[in-house]
Amino acid sequence: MALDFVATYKVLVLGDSNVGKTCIVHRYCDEKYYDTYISTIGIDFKQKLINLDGVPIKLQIWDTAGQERFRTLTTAYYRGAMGILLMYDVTSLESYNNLSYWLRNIQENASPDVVKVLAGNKCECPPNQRMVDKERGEKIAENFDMPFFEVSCKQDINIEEAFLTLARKIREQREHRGENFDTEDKGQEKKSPGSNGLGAFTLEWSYFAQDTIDDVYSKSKQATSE
Ligand SMILES: Nc1nc2c(ncn2[C@@H]2O[C@H](COP(=O)(O)OP(=O)(O)OP(=O)(O)O)[C@@H](O)[C@H]2O)c(=O)[nH]1
Ligand SMILES: [Mg+2]
Repeated sequence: MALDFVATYKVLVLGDSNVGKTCIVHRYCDEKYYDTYISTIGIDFKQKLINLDGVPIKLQIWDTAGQERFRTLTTAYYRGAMGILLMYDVTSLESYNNLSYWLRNIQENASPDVVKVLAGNKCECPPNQRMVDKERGEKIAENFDMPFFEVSCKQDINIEEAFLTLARKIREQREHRGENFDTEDKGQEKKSPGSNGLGAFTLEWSYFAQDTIDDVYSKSKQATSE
């Protein structure tokens, strides 16, 4: 039977290098966790079909490089994002302090309608390694009207909750705007540039991760021919 979905929600994962952006995407999409650190080059993406309160939705999750040398490149991807998972690492005060940079960057470059969820990763760490209390995460989240989760990719804590909350917020935002894309996107993998920006992203992206894109297309082909 064909795997079907009624809409594609585009999500960007942002935050400092080493906070666990790639790990959270792997954990959520592939149910895997790696202890080794391989810093992301440029940008990567994975897709996952989810059941959002009974409605099949495709989450397209863009994993950005946190390293400064990729900032110009990754900032170009903000424009088409419907939702942002903003991350810091509870064992790194610097990653928490840099949230102000990320929030400003989002404000300057993303759609004004973009919805955000804040995640403080590595929450399973022993107390002596923790540098950011939960209350500090809650406070900044409240100030910027973001749902907040402490998460652990390592121990699979709150990962699904964070992504589902983001997806629900995207759905609410679309309903609020009176858009009914949830029936228009059906089965489409590519959009023309300008319709929602993804087409342009896909073309640019092909220079950076042809394998990933081929993978995505072949999977979707398999899914529709089954
Ligand atoms: N203790 C602990 N370590 C984690 C957790 N999640 C990720 N890590 C580790 O943190 C390091 C960085 O993880 P990545 O996901 O590669 O970090 P990133 O944010 O993608 O980094 P860039 O690609 O450079 O932007 C890796 O060594 C992971 O194993 C977690 O929940 N707990
Ligand atoms: Mg990464």
